[in-house]
Amino acid sequence: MRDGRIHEIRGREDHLKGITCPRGKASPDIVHSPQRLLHPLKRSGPKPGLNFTEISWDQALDEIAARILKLKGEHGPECIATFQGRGSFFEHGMAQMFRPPKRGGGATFTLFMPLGSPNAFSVGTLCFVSYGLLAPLTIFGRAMRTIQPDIENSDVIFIWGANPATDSPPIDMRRLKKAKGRGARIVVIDPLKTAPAAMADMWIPIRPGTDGALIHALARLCMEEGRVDRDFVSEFTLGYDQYRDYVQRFTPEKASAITWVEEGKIRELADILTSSSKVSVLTYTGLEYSNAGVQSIRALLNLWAITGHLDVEGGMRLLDFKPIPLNRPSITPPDHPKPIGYDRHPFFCDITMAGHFMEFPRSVLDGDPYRIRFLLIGGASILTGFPDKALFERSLAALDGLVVVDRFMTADALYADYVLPATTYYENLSYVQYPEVIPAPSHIQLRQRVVEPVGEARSDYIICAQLAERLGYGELFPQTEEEMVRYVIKDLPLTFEDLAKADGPVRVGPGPLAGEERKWEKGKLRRDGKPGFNTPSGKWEIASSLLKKYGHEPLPVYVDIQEGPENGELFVRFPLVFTSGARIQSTFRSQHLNIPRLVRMQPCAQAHIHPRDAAPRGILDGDSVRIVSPRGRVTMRARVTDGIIPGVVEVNMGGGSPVQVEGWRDANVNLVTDHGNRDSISGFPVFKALLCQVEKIQ
Ligand SMILES: Nc1nc2c(c(=O)[nH]1)N[C@H]1C(S)=C(S)[C@@H](COP(=O)(O)OP(=O)(O)OC[C@H]3O[C@@H](n4cnc5c(=O)[nH]c(N)nc54)[C@H](O)[C@@H]3O)O[C@H]1N2
Ligand SMILES: Nc1nc2c(c(=O)[nH]1)N[C@H]1C(S)=C(S)[C@@H](COP(=O)(O)OP(=O)(O)OC[C@H]3O[C@@H](n4cnc5c(=O)[nH]c(N)nc54)[C@H](O)[C@@H]3O)O[C@H]1N2
Ligand SMILES: [Mo]
Repeated sequence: MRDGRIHEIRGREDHLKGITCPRGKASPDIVHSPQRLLHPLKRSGPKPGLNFTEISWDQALDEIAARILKLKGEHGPECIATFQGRGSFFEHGMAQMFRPPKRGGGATFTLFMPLGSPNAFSVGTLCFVSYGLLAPLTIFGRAMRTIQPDIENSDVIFIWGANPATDSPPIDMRRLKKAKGRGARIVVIDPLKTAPAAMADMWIPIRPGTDGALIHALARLCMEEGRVDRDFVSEFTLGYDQYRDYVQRFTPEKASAITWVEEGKIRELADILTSSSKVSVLTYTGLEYSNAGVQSIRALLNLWAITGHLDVEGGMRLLDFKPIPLNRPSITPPDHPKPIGYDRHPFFCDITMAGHFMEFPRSVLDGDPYRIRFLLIGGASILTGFPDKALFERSLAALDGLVVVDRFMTADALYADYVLPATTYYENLSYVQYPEVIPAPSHIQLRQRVVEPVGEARSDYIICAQLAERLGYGELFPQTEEEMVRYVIKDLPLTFEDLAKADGPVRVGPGPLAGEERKWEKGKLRRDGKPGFNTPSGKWEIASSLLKKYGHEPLPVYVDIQEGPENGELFVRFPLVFTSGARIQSTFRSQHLNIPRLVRMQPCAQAHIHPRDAAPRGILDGDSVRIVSPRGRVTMRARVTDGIIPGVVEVNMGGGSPVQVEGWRDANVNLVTDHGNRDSISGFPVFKALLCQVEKIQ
C-alpha cells in the first residue's frame, strides 16, 4: 500500500504537512511548544484574564457536568451549547462519533443533544457551508464535493476565488502544475496576484465581491451568440428564460463598471470559456464572503453548465460517492425548540441541522428568542474568527459557564471558567478516512500514537466521552480510543487488528467515480432512476425551488455590495475597498503564530496595498499602518505590492491570540469587520467586500 499515490493521500493531514514521523521519535514543534496546555485549569482571577489554577481531570469534569446539569434544571436544556471549530473536526473519530446519523459532512455536534439541546454551533456559520452545501444544493440537489474540475483533462482551467497554493496540503497546485506542463491554459480571477496567477496565462484582477456581475455578463455574451448547450437548457433547466431576461442588464460596459475588469477582457473571457468543452473551474472562499456569496457561486456553476461544460471530459464532472459505512451513535437533534439563529437563518439551520452562531450575541445578551448560558468551545478561536470582536467578547463574558478545549491559550480562554488541554493528532489513537481525494479510492488508516500525550493532555474524543459519562449517557460513547475505533469500524469487513497490522492506508471502497458523461440524461443522478437532477423539480434549478420556499430570490442574481464605492459619502471617508483573509503558507488561520520556525516566514501581520494607493499616503513597504473602517482600527505592516488590484487592500486574518508573537498578537482583523453585514442566504459575514482607509503611523 505504499506506492506514490497513497503517500500523497497521507499528506492530506493538515498538521502532517510535509513532515514524516517515525513512530516514537516525532517531535514536531507544535507538540513540544513551551506554550502547550498541560493540565486542566480552573479560573482563579477576574475575566478577562489568564489567571487559572491547575486542577485534576476528575474535579474539572465533575464540576463542569454539575454546572451543566444545574443550568439545565433551572433554564431548560436549550441553554447549553457547543461550538466546534476547524481545529477539531479533522479528527475523524471525534467527528464521526458526534455527528447525527443523517448528516454526511459538516460539523453538527451531538454532545449535548441527549440532554435535549439543539444548540450545536460551528465554524460552518462562516466557513464552507455556503460553497459546500447551500449553493450546490439549490442548483443541482447535491453537495459540492460531487462536482469536481477534471483538471487532468482540461484545455483551460479557471481559478476563480481560490488559491490552491496555500491549501493544506497543496494537492490541486500539483495537479495544476502538471496540467500547465502538458499545455493547458490557466486563467485566474482574483484581486490578488496569487502564486497560480503568477504562473497563469491570464490574471484578471477583479474588485472584491463583484464576481456575480462578471458571471452574468459572460452568460449574456454566450447566450447572445448562441454559445450555449441547447439540449441541456431547453430540457433540463428551470428558470432559463427568466435568467436570460435578467442578465440582459449586464452589458460588458455595465459589468466592467461594477467589477473593474476591462470590457475587452470580459469578451476575451467569454471566448476562452467557449473555446473548448474541456474547461473547468476551481473556486472556494473568494466568492463566499460578499453580499451575493451563495448566488455568485450558483451563478458560476450555472455558467459552466449552460455553456456545455457539465459532466464532460475536461469540464466539471459529476461524481458518485459510496461513503465508507462507518458506525455512529444514533443521536438526532431535538425538534423543539429550534436552535438559536433559526428565526433569522432557517435555511442554513435546516440544511446543517445546527444553530447559526452569528445570532449567538443576540441570544446571550438580549435573551432573544431565549438565552444560551453555557458554551463548550472545541478547536476554535471565536474572537479571531468572527466579525466584531468586541461584540463576541461581551457575549462570552455574559455566559454562566464557558469551557475551552484547546492545545493553547486562545483569546476566548480569557473568558473561560475552565480550560481543558487537548492532545495533538500525534498523541492520539484514532483513524483517518480518505474518501474524497480524487481520483484515489477510499481508504481507512489507523492513526497510531506517535508520541505519548504531553502533560495530562487528553484527546478531544476522550474529553467529550468522559463528559457524556458524567452527564448520564456515557454508554453512547466508548470510553477508550481503541474501543471507539472498534465501534466505528464495526460494519467494515476488517478488524482493528487488520488496521494495526497494515500500518498504512487500507482500501475499503472504490472512491469517487466519474463514470459516464452527462449522467442526467441517463437517469444516473436521481434515486428514482429518471433523467434529470436530484432537485424538487428534477431540473438543474437556475431558479431554485428551495430558495423560493425559504423566501429568497430564486434566480442567482447579483446583489449590490452593501458597503462599497457606491456608498458615496462613506467612500469619501473610506476610499479603499477592504478584503481580508487570503491564506498564507505559514499560518493556519489563528494557528502557528507561536511556532518560531513558521513565524519567521512572516513575523508580522500585513496589509497588502498597491503602490498607486500607497504613494499618496506616504506609505513605504514595511511601514506600520493603521487600517481604519467605519467600525474600528487595527495596526499592521504595509506590504506595498503590484500583486494587488489598485484601490483594494487585502488584510491578513488570524492575529489576536494571547500566545502569538508580538507582530500578530494585537493585529486582529475582525476589529474592523461588520457583524451586521451578511449574505442574507447563508448569513455569512461579508469579510471580503467592505471599505477602509489606510494611514501611515509616524
Ligand atoms: N496554509 C493555510 N491553508 C489553509 C488555511 C490557512 O489558514 N492556511 N485555511 C483553511 C481554511 S479555514 C479555508 S476556508 C481554506 C480556504 O481556501 P481558499 O478559498 O483557497 O483560500 P485562499 O487561499 O484565501 O484563496 C481565496 C482567494 O480568493 C481571492 N478573493 C478574495 N475575494 C475575492 C473576490 O471577491 N473575488 C474573487 N474572484 N476572488 C477573491 C483571494 O485573494 C484569494 O486568493 O483554506 C484552508 N487552508
Ligand atoms: N476577517 C476574516 N475573518 C475570518 C476569515 C477571513 O477570511 N477573514 N476566515 C474565516 C474562516 S474560513 C474560518 S475557518 C475561521 C477560523 O476558524 P477557527 O475554527 O476558529 O480556526 P482557528 O483560528 O484555526 O482556531 C482553531 C483553534 O483550534 C485549536 N486546535 C487545533 N487543533 C485542535 C485539536 O485537534 N483539538 C482542539 N481541541 N483544538 C485544536 C487551535 O489551537 C486554535 O486555537 O475564521 C473566519 N474568519
Ligand atoms: Mo475556513
